Amino acid sequence: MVSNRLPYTLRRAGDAWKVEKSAGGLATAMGPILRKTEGVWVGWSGDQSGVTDARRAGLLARWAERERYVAVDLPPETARGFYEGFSNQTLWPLFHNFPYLFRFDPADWDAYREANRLFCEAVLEQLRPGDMVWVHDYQLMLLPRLLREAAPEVRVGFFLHIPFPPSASFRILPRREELLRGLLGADLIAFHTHRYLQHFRDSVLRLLGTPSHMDKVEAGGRTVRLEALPIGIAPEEFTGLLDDDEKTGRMLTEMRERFRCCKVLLAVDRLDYTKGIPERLRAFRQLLTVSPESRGKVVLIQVAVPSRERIPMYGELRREVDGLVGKINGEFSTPGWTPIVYLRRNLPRAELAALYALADVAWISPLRDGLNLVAKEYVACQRDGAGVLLLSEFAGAAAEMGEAIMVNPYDEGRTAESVARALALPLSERRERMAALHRRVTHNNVFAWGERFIGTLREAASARTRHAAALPAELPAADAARAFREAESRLLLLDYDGTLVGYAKRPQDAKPPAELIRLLARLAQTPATTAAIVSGRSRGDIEGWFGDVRGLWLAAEHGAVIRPPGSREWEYSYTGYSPDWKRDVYPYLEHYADRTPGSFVEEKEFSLVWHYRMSDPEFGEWLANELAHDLEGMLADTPLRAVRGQKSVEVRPMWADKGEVMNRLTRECPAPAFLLAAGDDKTDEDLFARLPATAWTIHVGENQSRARFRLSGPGQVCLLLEELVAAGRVEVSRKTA
Ligand code: GDG
Repeated sequence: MVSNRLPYTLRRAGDAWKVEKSAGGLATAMGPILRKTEGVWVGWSGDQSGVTDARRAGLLARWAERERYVAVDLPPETARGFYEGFSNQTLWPLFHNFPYLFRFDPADWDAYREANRLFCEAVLEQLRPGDMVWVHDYQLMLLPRLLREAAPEVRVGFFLHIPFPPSASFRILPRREELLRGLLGADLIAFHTHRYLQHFRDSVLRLLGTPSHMDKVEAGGRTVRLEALPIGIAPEEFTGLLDDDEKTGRMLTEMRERFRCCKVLLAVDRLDYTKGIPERLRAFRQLLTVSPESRGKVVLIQVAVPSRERIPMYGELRREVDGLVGKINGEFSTPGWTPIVYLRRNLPRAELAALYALADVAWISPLRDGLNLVAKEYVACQRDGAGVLLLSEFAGAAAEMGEAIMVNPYDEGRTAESVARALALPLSERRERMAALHRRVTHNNVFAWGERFIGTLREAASARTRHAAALPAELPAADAARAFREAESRLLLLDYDGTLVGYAKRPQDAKPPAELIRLLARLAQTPATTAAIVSGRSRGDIEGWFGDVRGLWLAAEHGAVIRPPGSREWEYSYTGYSPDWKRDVYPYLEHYADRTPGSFVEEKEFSLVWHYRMSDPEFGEWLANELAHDLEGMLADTPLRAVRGQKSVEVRPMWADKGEVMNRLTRECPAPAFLLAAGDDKTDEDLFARLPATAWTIHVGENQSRARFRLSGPGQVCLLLEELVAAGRVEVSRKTA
């Protein structure tokens, strides 16, 4: 288990050390799981004092020994930038839909990265083969990838406790792609709700260009499982107190007596602007204003636990809430009644349990909340089924607590009406609603949640292993170089886009850099070596870029035309071709280009291509499917075919396929002792299919392919070519010697 904080927090008090226990639901749930699996919990001690002494070291050593809590030490400046900075002033407001509160400081980002790196080191120190690592929450979004890089086989799951925002908000975040890639290092990424999961998928699509399924995304050659898994509570933590703890029982009796004449509304929140406390207080004021009969008959108990007090925004909120409470109480109190009982402190759990049992209505109205545990804790304590849950539609818990009375906390007038309605709800209806909620809360408890997470992680990790086994093997570059060196004759067929250079938004921007041209020239001039570019591009593009490279064969339009080295003439691989078909197909593609902003039609000699790389990715993909499907019907009885490329749909004659190039080249270089072909997309598969089983066929990318080997991208392909050129040179110098 890795989370920002441990169940213990270390504090410097004067010149002594104080250990505070924060036994939240997570600690309760993870306790038994960790004991069963002999796991450890890695987290930051919370200490920002910068003091290191023997007593401190002794305390932390005892935590590790007795509880298996391993404390990560963060230098105070790193801790500040990581925790108060990037985590709580950048990510927290943005993920909760408060973009105007968000601030970004590059130094905080550096601290966040550094802290994640230190967490990674601490985890690696504990890691044993076969271990599973469960990473928690927004403070550690880079950790899954760091772990994956350091220990590629490790099983990593990630759970996000806060909302994942809509992609329109998420993209505001500087460094957003790094965070997504950080998360995608995991085998499983889980959220409280499907909505958050969908938001995440949308960001992955729009920012990384990676499409996904409802339950998984392919990234970095691995399948990452996605899951909606709302956290539960440990009901007994509260009901146990009500049943067995004498003090809790006494408190409840006293409170019942004290509020005998009143209906009790209860709100329990961390003092955080996401929780909608001022909005609630204003709605309450409205209730008292419009329903004078409620005065003296209803009381709002607002528990507000101070939180993140070093961040200025939280101080402002505290002053605002203090002010509102004072104002409302000043305005409405009578000698015998105070409308708001304001408890601004951390209450003992026993007192909280008594309050949950006491309240007639739990008023839970965050402006945005990942889930909200208080809603579930209240339900757990309402075993007599008489209480009412009033819940914000913006709490993740709303997705699974449909029997609550839902409110929009931004609509203070209607919220006040809903409170009045909740107070007047007949007992039978209250019972019915609460019974359904109670059943779900006790059933989907935190233990079930933990087991489901771990079970899904186990499954996801073994699916990853199966998927990796089905991919082409990683190319053993040294073996390829040796085979190249020893071969009497060599033939290399290289695709261009996605293989030698990466994709650009506009095809004309993906120009070959000068060093690539020099590399290809050296390759083509290596003795006993025939090298060809085999591209789907127009001959104009290919000739313009590579026309002067001595010794290089050029094949354009998927091999429809081919130019031998030294020649200025292109040979047609098929005679009798007529471009008349374009007249019928062009308007059809043009219609799609008109419908899809950012897309366009490219005309080549032998083909027409609809490109949609710059369009809305979801819309583009959807239309591409539709277009390919329509064309299939339209072209059924013609010698043409429609092919899905990388963000494109291309119509071309059936005979124009990269496999054709082989026929021409084997005339030049019959039975080469070393044969290599590299390519990244479907059209390259045609070529791989024509080559003998012994050929060095290389898929560039992370998909399934009929190639024997794979390389991750153009960078690796160029490195390989460098190695081959060097190997060829060795051979030449050996022969000259
Ligand atoms: C994050 C997400 C998500 C509150 N006052 C006292 C007290 N509490 C305890 C409650 C509850 C917890 O604090 C608050 O949990 P929430 O879920 O309401 O909110 P966050 O702290 O913001 O938690 C949230 C959660 O993670 C889990 O995934 O639900 O959406 O924001 O357990 O009981 N405990 C004690 N005294 C108090 O005065 N002892």
